[in-house]
Amino acid sequence: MSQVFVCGHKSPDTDSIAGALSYSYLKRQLGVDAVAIRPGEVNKESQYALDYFGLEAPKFVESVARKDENGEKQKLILVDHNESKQIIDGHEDADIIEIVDHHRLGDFECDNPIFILIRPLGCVNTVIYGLFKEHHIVPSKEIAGMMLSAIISDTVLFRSPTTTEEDKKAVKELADIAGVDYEKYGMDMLKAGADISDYPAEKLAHNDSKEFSSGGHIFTIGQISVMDVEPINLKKADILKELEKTKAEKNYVASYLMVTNILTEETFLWFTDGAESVAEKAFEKKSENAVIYLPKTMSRKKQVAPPLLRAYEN
Ligand SMILES: [Mn+2]
Repeated sequence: MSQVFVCGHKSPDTDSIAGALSYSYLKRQLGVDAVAIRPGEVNKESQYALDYFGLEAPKFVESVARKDENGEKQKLILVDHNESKQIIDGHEDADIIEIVDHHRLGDFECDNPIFILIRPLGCVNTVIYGLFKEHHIVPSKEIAGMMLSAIISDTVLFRSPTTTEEDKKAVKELADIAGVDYEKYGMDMLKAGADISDYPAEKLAHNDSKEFSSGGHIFTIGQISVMDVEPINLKKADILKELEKTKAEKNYVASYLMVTNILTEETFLWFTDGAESVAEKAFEKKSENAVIYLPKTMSRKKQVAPPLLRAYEN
């Protein structure tokens, strides 16, 4: 069988980076020639985890729109996403053969029946860990470390409402394999990811940004996790200018940015010009200075994307 790429979403987060590594590792144990790839830059948090566990990042691939020497399409497995807007460039010309995810099923279409596993868990690495168990395969120390990093990242150390008992159990078991104190390590990793001090506005605006499509409109929701909102507030004007620029270039109806304080578990939702009425309708709340304050809100997937998708539907 030809080589298979395992890839997370664009603007990859720790779950997408770790998912490409862990699922390609499992596939190789099962005899598949699987290679982890990534469609974008490695963020600080993921780099911290990779360095800590001594692993190389998945290989950067800009586009999968190419045929191999036999004229065959590139085989591709998607982890941690399924919406077409979030898939690596060139995927229309690739052969997607599997999806392992923990997000809503979006607009995915395919020609042939394929393996799809979507479970409502806090992290795709928890789903993947279930597949390791199903096959009676134990991940290496390093892979276990990346998997627990991903679960800690996606669930913000079990603070996010997306966290399930299965996520917690997986972290505890993986921590035993990796030999780490997951609470201490997890806090250090989140801290490394939340350090935005040297990021320019351009990077902050697009860091972890995801495209969504609803009612014929395309909009983006980005998220920045911090432990203190002051430093990012100082860059607000520049970040919004940057968001306005991409919005115009890409014809988005709006761009949103969740500034989430992971210590106080609250989100300040920023948005571009003209999005005020939709945002206020979605969250049934008045905005102040182009910000909607959302207490007890940490999850884009569960708490912010659904009301916005509904608001644009109508
Ligand atoms: Mn994820």
